Amino acid sequence: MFNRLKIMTGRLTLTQLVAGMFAFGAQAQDASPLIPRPQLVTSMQGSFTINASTTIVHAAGQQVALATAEYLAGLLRPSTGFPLPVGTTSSAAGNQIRLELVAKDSSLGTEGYHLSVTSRGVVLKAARPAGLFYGVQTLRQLLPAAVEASTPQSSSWTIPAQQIRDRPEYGFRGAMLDVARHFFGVADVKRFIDLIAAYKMNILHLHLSDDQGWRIEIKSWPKLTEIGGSTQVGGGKGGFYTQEQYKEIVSYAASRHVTVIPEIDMPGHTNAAIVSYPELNCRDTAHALYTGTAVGFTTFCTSRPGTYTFIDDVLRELAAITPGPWLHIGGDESHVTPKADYIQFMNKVQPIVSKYGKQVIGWDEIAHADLQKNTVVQYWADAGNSKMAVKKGAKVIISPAKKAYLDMQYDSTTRLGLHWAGFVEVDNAYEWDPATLEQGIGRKDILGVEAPLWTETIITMDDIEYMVFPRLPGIAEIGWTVPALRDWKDYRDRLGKQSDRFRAMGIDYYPSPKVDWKK
Ligand code: IFG
Repeated sequence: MFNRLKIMTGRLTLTQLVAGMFAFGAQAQDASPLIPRPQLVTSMQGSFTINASTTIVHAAGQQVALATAEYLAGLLRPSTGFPLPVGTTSSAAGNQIRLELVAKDSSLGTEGYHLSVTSRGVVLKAARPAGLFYGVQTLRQLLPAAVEASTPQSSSWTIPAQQIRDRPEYGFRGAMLDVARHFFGVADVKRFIDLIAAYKMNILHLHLSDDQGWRIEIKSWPKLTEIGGSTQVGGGKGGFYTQEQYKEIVSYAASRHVTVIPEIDMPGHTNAAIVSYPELNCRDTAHALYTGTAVGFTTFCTSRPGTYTFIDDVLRELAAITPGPWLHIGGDESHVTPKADYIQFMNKVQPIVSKYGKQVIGWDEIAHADLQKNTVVQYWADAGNSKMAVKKGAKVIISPAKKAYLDMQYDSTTRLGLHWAGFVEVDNAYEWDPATLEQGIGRKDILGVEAPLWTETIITMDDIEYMVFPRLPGIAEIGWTVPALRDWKDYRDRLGKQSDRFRAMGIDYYPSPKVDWKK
């Protein structure tokens, strides 16, 4: 007990600690199987029921809370059938769900929240709008799964009285969608954003270019999409996002407090670009469109000045439509780029990203280059590279293929996915701690965690959901919940109780035999 409290006190004031100690004993088994597990849940007597006269209110003058209030109303109205008007009020009148920004409560950080449910109503407080949004995700899970339905359900919308204080362990909690191997349209990407945001993830890494496809309009180099976007793995018609569509994705993500990180992979994984503009490879030979799944057979011409003019144009246009702080320049599997050329290339490209006001992220091979001071290295396969990055002072994103690659088959019978990094069942994907996974990469070196979904074998949204669920909620919990509050037996129980929620959300999840799925 004290160990847990010690862990928690790292984030709590003494008052909260004392309150927590008295409440700790009262902490029932999470009556609601919340994922990610909150930092401190204190059960109380009584309950609150949402009904036809419930209102959703935000403190007058806090217009930024309005967006979250409207979002909450949008979640609850279809399934409850209640009007749930949104308004402002200074009174503490009953039967309210009240959202309040308390900017001075620094103990909550930028994403924490305090949720109080009593018989009189719900009060959700946060220091920043993101905290309100994450409190709403918790409130959503405190209600019966029927709340996720899109038509009115006859259910009692009752929440047991409780106090929840919560904030994330890592500020970078992400998922990656590879839209290059197989293209996914705006609607699918928006659904993907909704699904990751429901588990408090706040990063969407879009893998926008590869050998099989270029997926983002670049106005100064139009053939990248005209030619490079015209196909995909298996020879299908491919596709791409116009810059307007990309901006639509970015703003939708922002409304769910998700930051988009676009990736243009280079110098390898570049066949689609080279097909479009043969001068990008040193031999000027026109490559053919590629619809297979091999890797490591292409490279930009790193010695040619025109290559860097091209990259400058691409990164300038991409930075201009990307509000987030990062541009991902890939750097993985450049098997036909001589190492010295690769290093020189990365040393030339990083300053281009900085010129446009963004920070670099690269796959772990980039650690061989001279890293700029805020370049971030994404650990995927080579722990040695990632340790080298740490020694050079870089922060690391932890997304190990052997734990977090959502395209890995669950087992040898999984009809989708690959297994070059091994089979990754739900327990493998959960039972690890980023801060102790690799010697030489400690808690202070880690920016956060990310779960990539590569789509060589993934064609539809159902395929995405089958591979992403139920492993993604576990990665989300690893990113959000302190290690002392995480153990597989407890998590497995909570996950099993989420299945009615998955079904209500229409998620085509893999019913892993490792979990006792609530019927
Ligand atoms: N490695 C490649 C991906 C993809 C993946 C499939 C990285 C960084 C294998 N690079 O993962 O392009 O092919 O599991």
